[in-house]
Amino acid sequence: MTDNVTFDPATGLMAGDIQQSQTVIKDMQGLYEDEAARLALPQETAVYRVQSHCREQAGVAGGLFWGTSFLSPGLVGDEYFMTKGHFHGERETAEYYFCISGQGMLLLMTESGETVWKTLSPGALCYIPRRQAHRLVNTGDTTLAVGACWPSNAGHDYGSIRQKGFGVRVKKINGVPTAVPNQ
Ligand code: M6P
Ligand code: ZN
Repeated sequence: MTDNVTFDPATGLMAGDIQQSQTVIKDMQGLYEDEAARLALPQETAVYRVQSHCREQAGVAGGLFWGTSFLSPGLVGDEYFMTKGHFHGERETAEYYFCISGQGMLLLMTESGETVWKTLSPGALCYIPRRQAHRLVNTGDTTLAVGACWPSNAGHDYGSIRQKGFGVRVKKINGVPTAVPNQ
C-alpha cells in the first residue's frame, strides 16, 4: 500500500490506495439478541462498510492505520444496527474514534465486562484506552460515519464478543435509544 490516499473530512470518504470491506446481516449471526428478527431480514442487507489505509504490515508494531466506518441506520427487532465490536488482539494498544456524521453511541467494555457508553454526534472525539473492547451503534436515521486511527499491531479479537457480547444492548424503547443490561 502506498501514500496515494485522500480523506474527505466532511464525509469520511477515502479514495486512492485503500482497503474496503462490507459487513452484511448474515455476517452478524449470534450478535443480536433477537436471532429470529435477524434471520427475517434480507441476509445481504448492508450493516456497515469500512475503508482503511493500512500503509504498514498488520501485526507489526510502530505504524498507524487510518479508516472510516459507515454504519447504516436500522433495527434488528428493537436493537439498533451496530458493528461487531472487538478487543485488540494486542491488548496494550489504544485507538481514537471521531464522529463525522450521524448520531450514535460508542460502547466501551473492560475485560471484566464493565460497559460504559458515549453519545456520538459530529465532532465527538473518543479515546479508546488499551484493554477495552469497542462497538459503534447507529441510533439515528442516517448513516453514522466514524473515523478511526489505531496502531498497526493492534489486531482484532472478536472471539469473546461473540461469546458474551457487551454489558449493554442499545434498543429503541418508546422511540428513545436506551442502553439496557445484556441478559
Ligand atoms: C474502525 C476500526 C477498525 C475496525 C472497524 C469496524 O474502522 O476500529 O479496526 O475493523 O472500525 O469495526 P469491527 O472490526 O468491530 O467490525
Ligand atoms: Zn479497535
